[in-house]
Order: sequence, then C-alpha cells, then structure tokens
Amino acid sequence: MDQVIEYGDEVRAALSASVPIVALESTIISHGLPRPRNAVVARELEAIVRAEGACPATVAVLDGVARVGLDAVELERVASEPHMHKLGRRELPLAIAAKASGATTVSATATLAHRAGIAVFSTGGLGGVHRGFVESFDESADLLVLAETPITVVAAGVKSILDIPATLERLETLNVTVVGYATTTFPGFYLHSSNCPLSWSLESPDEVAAVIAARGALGLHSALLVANPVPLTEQLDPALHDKALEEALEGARREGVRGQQLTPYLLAKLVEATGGAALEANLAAVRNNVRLGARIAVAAAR
Ligand code: PSU
Ligand code: MN
Repeated sequence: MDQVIEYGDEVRAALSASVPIVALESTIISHGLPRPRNAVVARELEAIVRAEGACPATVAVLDGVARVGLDAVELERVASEPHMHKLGRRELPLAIAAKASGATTVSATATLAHRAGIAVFSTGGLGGVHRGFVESFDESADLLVLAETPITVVAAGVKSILDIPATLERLETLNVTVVGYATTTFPGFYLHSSNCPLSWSLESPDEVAAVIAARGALGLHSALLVANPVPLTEQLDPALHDKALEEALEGARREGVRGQQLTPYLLAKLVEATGGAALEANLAAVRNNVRLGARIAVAAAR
C-alpha cells in the first residue's frame, strides 16, 4: 500500500475486502462548524455511512502523517485541537514535512482519497469563485483539483457565499462533469435551489454508478460532481439567507477578511446572523450528501 498515506483500521479492512468506502473531508469539522457540535457531527456523519453498508474514511493530516480513516481519538483531535491548519492540496507537502497537523479541504481530500483508491467523496458545499473575483482573484483550489482528479464528489452545489453562475462557468471550462440529483437546477447550499439551470439530472444511485462507469471507460481524468440539494423542508428561509449573506459580505469587506480566512469567516457570520438556522441547513445538506455518497458507493461497487 501507499507509503505516504496511513490508513485507519476500518478503512484498511474495507480496502482489502472491497467494501465500498466514502471519503469525508475534515475542514468542515475543524473550520466550518462551531465547537463542540463539530465533534458530534463528525461521528454522526461516519455513522450515516456505516448505516448504508459502506465504510467512512475521514481524511486529515496528523503530526505530519496523511491519514485516510481516523479512529475516535484522531477524529476528536481534528474537532478540538486549536491550531489545526486548513490544508488545500498545495499545503500537503508542507504539513507532512513540518510534521504538522491540519484538516483537509475538498482539494486535499479529493487528492488523498483518489490516491487511496476511493471512488466517492461527500462534503457540504464546494469552494468556487468568490464574489468580487475580478479584484481579488479568489477562486478555490477545489475547482482545479476536480478538473484533474477522477473522483465522484457529492455536494449541495457550491457555498452560496460564492458567485454561483461564475463558478458554474468555471466548472464547464475545467471539464468537471456536473449533474443534478433529482433536480434540474443547481443547488444553493443552504437553499434547495440557486435557480441556475442544469442540463442533466439523475434520479438514482444506479444511474450515477452508470455515469461513473462511463467516465472510467473513457479514461477521463476529471471529477463527477453530483449536485444534491438540501431537502426543501430543511432549507434556510431564502429571505433570511439573502439578508444574512448581505451582512456577512459587508462584514468581510469592512474587516478586510480575505484568503483562507474568508470562507470560515462568512460561514460563521451566517450562522450568527440567522440565529443558528444556517448551521442547521448546512448540517442537513451534509447529512443528505453523506447518505447519497454511501448509496452511490454501494451501487458503484456492484
Ligand atoms: N463546505 C462546508 N463547510 C466548509 C467547507 C465546505 O459546508 O468549511 C470548506 C471545504 O473544505 C472547502 C473549503 O474545500 O471550505 C473551501 O475553502 P476556500 O474557499 O478557502 O478554498
Ligand atoms: Mn480562496
């Protein structure tokens, strides 16, 4: 097995027994969700995968070791250690060489999961093109990594703090295959729909598995993004969403927040400005994605 990656016991057993595996990112745990709820959520997400007959593989770097599959103590470290780095793919060699610890974003998680031979990865919402891109040039590294990593990512679209139409254009340019799951519009993360139309839609894990097989047969190197909307009954109230987002963006401008801090800042502000409702919608979206990811992994393994 891979020298640079250490596997958790459950993942090692699943790999050798060909049990379907779902990779889970850790930045959402360390930087995206408030403590101590984040530790509870981390365990809950793993339990959802197991309940569907698949094996969870939460990914992080601990003391310079890239880990695919964390035990209970390691998962707790990711949730509670104060100085976890936020690691995109480009930061992986730095963290490993410095024997540092950090949570992996979508770009780093997709990289390590693919290297570990894991086909499916569930998260909340992808990074993408930030509003005001023409001045800041802030576009998440998630997009470019998906362009060159043949993995299937289940996400509730991209975070609504972003410029969604611009992100969809970039996904097209980068040849990332995008398909709606039981929807004909791109999801809006906290919202069921962003109102941006999608050309393609699938209705079942078996249909997604058929697309994964076709992608493999073609030898494509780009990801498949399964855009899975938060259920309508669990979405954030759209009017509240728009108002809170306006406030959060204004706060970031005023305080000059940028770079790696921007996404965690905006997510936290939204939770604050909605009295916690944004957190509940975020969690509903993530749970929904983790469940679908497990069902897709099971279907793809058949
Ligand atoms: N989705 C969430 N919460 C998060 C993130 C996504 O619900 O915290 C994280 C992911 O790890 C994603 C990262 O890869 O934010 C993107 O950060 P940036 O925009 O700095 O690239
Ligand atoms: Mn950025």
